[in-house]
Amino acid sequence: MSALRFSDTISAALADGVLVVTIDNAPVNALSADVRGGLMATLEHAEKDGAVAGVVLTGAGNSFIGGADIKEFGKPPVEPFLPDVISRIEAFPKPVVAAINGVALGGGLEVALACHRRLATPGAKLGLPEVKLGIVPGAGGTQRLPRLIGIAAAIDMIANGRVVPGAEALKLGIVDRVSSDTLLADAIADIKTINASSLCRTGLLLVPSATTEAIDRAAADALRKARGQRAPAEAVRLVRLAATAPLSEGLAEERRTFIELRDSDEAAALRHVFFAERAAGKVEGLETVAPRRIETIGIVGTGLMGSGIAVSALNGGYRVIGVEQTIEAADKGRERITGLLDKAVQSGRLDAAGREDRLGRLTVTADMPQLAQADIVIEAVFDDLTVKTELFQRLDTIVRADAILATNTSYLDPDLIAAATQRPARVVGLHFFSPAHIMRLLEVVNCKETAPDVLATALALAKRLGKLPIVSGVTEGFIGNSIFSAYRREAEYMVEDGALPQEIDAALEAYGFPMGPFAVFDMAGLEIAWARRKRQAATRNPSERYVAIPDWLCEAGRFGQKTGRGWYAYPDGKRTVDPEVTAMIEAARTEKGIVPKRFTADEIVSRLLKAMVDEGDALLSQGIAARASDIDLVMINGYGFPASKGGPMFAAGRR
Ligand code: T1G
Repeated sequence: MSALRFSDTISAALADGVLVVTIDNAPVNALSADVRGGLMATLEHAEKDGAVAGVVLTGAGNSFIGGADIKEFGKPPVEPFLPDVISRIEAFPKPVVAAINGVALGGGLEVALACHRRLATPGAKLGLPEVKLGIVPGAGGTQRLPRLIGIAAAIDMIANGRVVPGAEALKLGIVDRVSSDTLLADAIADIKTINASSLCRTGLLLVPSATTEAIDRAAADALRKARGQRAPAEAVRLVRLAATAPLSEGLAEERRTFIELRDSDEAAALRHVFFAERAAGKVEGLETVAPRRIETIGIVGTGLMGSGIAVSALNGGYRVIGVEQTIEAADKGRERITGLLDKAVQSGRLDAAGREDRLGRLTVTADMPQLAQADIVIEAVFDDLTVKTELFQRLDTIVRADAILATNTSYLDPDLIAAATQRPARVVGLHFFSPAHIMRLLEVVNCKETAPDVLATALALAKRLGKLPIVSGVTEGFIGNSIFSAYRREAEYMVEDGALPQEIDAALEAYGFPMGPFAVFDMAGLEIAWARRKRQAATRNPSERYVAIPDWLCEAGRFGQKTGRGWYAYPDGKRTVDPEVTAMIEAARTEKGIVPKRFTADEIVSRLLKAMVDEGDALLSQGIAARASDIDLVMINGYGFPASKGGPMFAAGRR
C-alpha cells in the first residue's frame, strides 16, 4: 500500500483501488484546521486519481473523530469550514465509507453522516453531545440524523446529548453494519459493492414520518431535563425543522443558531466546565508516581454512606468487604446494599447478571480481621473524632503495612486521625457526597503526611469509581462545605438585613439553582448546624456577627422538612411561607436595631456569589484548593450551582 500524506494529521494509503484515509490528531482526532484542510486535499486527490474507486475514512487510536476542536472556539474561524468539508463528502462522485473505529462525536458523527455508508465497531460511541457544551450541532447533525433515524429518535439523541454504542447505532439506523476486528476490510469490500451511480446521500433522504405523540413526548422529555438551558430547546426546534424545510434551509438555520449559541455566556460556561473537569485531579509532580494496585476495598460502616460507597466500589469492579460491629448490623448492611442494587435493576440501570456479579464480590461481616485482605479501607462510621481515631488505631493492627486507610469524614481534621496511627503516610481523606453511589463528586483530602503514591492511588481509585476527584487540603469542611458555610452565613445575614428567605430562594432558583438555600437547609435538617454552633459557642469570636434566628427555629423544634416546620412550614409536604418565621425575623431585626432594606434578585445573587468567591479566594491563597476551576466543579457537582453559569469563580469573572 503506497502511503500519501495530505497534512500533518491526514495520511492515506491506496489498498486495492480504495484510498484508506487515516485521521491522526491526538488525543481524540478533533477536527482541527489541519484535519479539515487535509481532508479537502485528500478528496481533491481522490477525485482526480482514476486508480481510486472510493474512499474509506477512519481514525487513529481509539477515536474516529472526537468532534470539532473545542479549543478553536472563541478564536477567528479558519477555512475550510466543517460544513464545507461535509458537503464535499456528501456530494462526492465516488463512494465514501466511514469506518468508525471509536468515538464519533459532534462534528465527528456529522462527518460520518455525510458519508455514503457507515460501519462501526461494537465498542464505538456515536453521538451529538453539543448541548452539553451549550450549543447545537453546527455541521448538519440536526438535519441529517433525523433523515436516518426519524424525528423522535433524533430529538432524544441530540437534545439530550445522548451517546450510543455501535450496536444501538445499528438498531437505530445510524450505521449500516457493525464489524469487530475486520472493520477496515469490510469497509474496503463495501466500496466494491456500492454502485457509484446511485450513492446514498443522507441529505437527500426524506425524513421518515412519525406520530406527533412520539415526537412531542421526546421533545417534552428533553425539555424537562434541560432545566432552562437554551441549547436543548433549540435542538428540538432544529430537528423538527428537518421534517419540513429543504436541506439547504435547515442547514442555514442550524448554522445560524450554532454560531449564536457558540458565542453565548452559557456555552462559554459549559466549555469552562468541560476543560475544568479534565484539569481536575491533576497534581503537580504526581504524573510520574505509580498508584498502588487496588483489588479489594474494605468499608467500615455500611449505613447510608457506607452502603453507597460499597455499591460504588462494586460498580467499579472491586471486591468489597463491609464490616459492622455486630452480625445483626452486618446483615442490615448487606440488605441495604442489596436494596440499592435492586433499585438499579428496577430502574433498568443494572441487569440481573450484573446484580449477581456484584453480590458475588460482596462480603459483609462483623469479623474485622477479614480486612487483612483489603488494599484500602474506607471508614464511614459516626463522624466523631474519638470513634474514628480508635477505629484507625485498631485497623493499624489488622491491615497490611502497605494498605491505605481512608476517612470519609466531612468536618473532622483528618490530620488528627492520621497522627493517631502508626503510619500516618498511608492515611488519606475520601469525602464522598451522599448518595455516594450516585454523586460524582469526591473530595480527595491530601493530609499533611499523606504519601504521594497514596494520593495517586486515591485519585486513580476515584476515576475507576467514575467519580470527579477534586484534591483538597486540610481545613474544616474542606472546599465544598467551607464555601457552603460562607454561602449560608451570608444568606442569614441578608435575612437580618431585610431580605426574606422566600425572596432569597426565589432569586437563586431564577439564577439556576434547583433549590434556594433556605429550602436546602430545611431539606438537610437545621439541627446538624445547630449542634455544631452549640459545640463552637465557647470558642466563637464574640466580635463576629452572629444570626440567632436559626437557633430560635431549632429551640422551637423547627428542624425543617422532617418536622414539618423549619424556615418554611410544610402543611401536606408543600413548602409554604410561615408568618411565625416572618415574625421571628422581624423580632431579630428589631433586637439588633436593624432597619430592613429591600434587595433586588440581582443584589441577592451578587451578594451570595461574592460570599462564595471571597471564601474561594481564601481557599486558593491557603493552598486548600489547587485552582479556581476546582472550586467551580465542587459547587456545581456537590451543591447545585448551575453548570450553565460555570461555577462561582467563573460566574463572578463574567459579571
Ligand atoms: N476538542 C478539543 N480537545 C478535546 C476534545 C475536543 N472536541 N475532546 C477532548 N479533548 C481533549 C481534552 O480536553 C483532554 O485534553 C484530552 O482531549 C483527552 O480528553 C461542529 C461544534 C472524546 C469521549 O463534545 O467527550 O463537534 O486534558 O480526558 O476520557 O457540531 O474527551 O489531555 O489536555 O476527555 O478518553 C463535540 C468532547 C464538540 C466530545 C474522550 N464533541 N470530548 O474522553 O479523554 S463540538 C464533544 C469528550 C462539535 C460540531 C460541534 C471526551 C472523549 P488534556 P478526555 P477521554
